[in-house]
Amino acid sequence: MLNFDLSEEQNIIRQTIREFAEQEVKPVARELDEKEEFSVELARKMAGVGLFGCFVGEEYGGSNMGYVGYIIAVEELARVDGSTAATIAAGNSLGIGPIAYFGNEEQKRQWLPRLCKGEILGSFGLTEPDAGSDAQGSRTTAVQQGDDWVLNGSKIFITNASNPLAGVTTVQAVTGTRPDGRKELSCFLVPARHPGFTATPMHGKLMWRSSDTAELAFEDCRVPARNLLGKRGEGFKQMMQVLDGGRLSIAAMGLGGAQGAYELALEYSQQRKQFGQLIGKFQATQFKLANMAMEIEAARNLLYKACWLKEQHRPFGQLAAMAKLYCSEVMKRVVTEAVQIHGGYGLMKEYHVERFFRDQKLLEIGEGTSEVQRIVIARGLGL
Ligand code: COS
Repeated sequence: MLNFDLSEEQNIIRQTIREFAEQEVKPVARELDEKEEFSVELARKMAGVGLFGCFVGEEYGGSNMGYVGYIIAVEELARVDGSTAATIAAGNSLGIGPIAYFGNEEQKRQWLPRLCKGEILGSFGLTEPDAGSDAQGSRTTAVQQGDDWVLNGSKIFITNASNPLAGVTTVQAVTGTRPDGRKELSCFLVPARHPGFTATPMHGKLMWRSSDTAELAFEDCRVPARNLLGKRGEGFKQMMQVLDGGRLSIAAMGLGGAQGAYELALEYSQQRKQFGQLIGKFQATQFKLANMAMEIEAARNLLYKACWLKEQHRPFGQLAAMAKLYCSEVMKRVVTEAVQIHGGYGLMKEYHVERFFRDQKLLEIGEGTSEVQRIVIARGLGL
């Protein structure tokens, strides 16, 4: 039976996170963006309402919201601020995801409770200076020495890895060569501030300015064999599977950001007068707002269907790529028109819509560019 209603619990999640975002995030978002500052205080407040560990079960300290509930939470944060939503999306999908999906019992018990409580944040060490879209092109190596693995190399653009709460990073490294000549890739859990591991904050970002982005360096960084995540040689597939889920959270950021920018434009159109009447009375403005509302509705339905498939343990990767691509492009169209409706004021930092305009761009690049999403979709078509 087809049913578009959210459950009572999912509606409560939306309501709770919306109130939290309005009360705790909105008042500080602009200043944190301006100062390019990651707020530990805000992260702790988010931990207090269970925003870390959203889709993890209670046995590991998670909030057990389900994937749809988690996506609604990210959407509600993004409706108010992209950076804050990014901290949660990366913390859950990319920080906790690898351990929750592929960790053994010991690794889960070691890391998940503290990650889920937000005492520490996890991060995802995939991208390298020379390996972005070509994620199999990693140059970071891990060499077995006795019972240890020794890592050397670097990572770049890693969210949540250099702030004071940073706790553990899942690192993809080359561990050998496969019989077909391709790199053998494996993942390792590396604790923050471990000897030989440094994380340096990156500054000067266009967008997500109050989320923590880091460059990582591994210099003879020695971790015990028990830090190998899952089986040797499965690292790339693990990373790809984590990204399938992560792309849903980026889609949620596009959807929530589009919703927030649309609401700002709608409100402004009912306050601003030109030529003797509210600009919302002009058909030119109405058509923009009508297009925004329509595209947001379509984006929400596509994203929720993809999340529902994941929750049902059914194949969802192709729909996740579609949702990520579509929601980020919808946000682009919506923020562009929202700034247009604001006119000159939309270009000023004191108007939230200016930040939404900048934050949107990342969505077409991070967790797989729009071009990579089209590759994934096309491959799903058998091309
Ligand atoms: N889930 C599980 N396994 C997957 C997978 C997925 N979603 N996608 C690919 N694989 C497997 C393939 O089945 C293949 O397995 P075999 O080695 O057994 O044949 C293996 O991984 C290699 O796949 P493929 O040949 O398709 O890999 P490509 O190098 O062609 O890369 C793209 C494919 C471009 C889609 C991939 O590299 C990608 O997603 N790049 C973007 C990375 C990204 O999003 N980075 C941003 C990180 S920001 S957090």
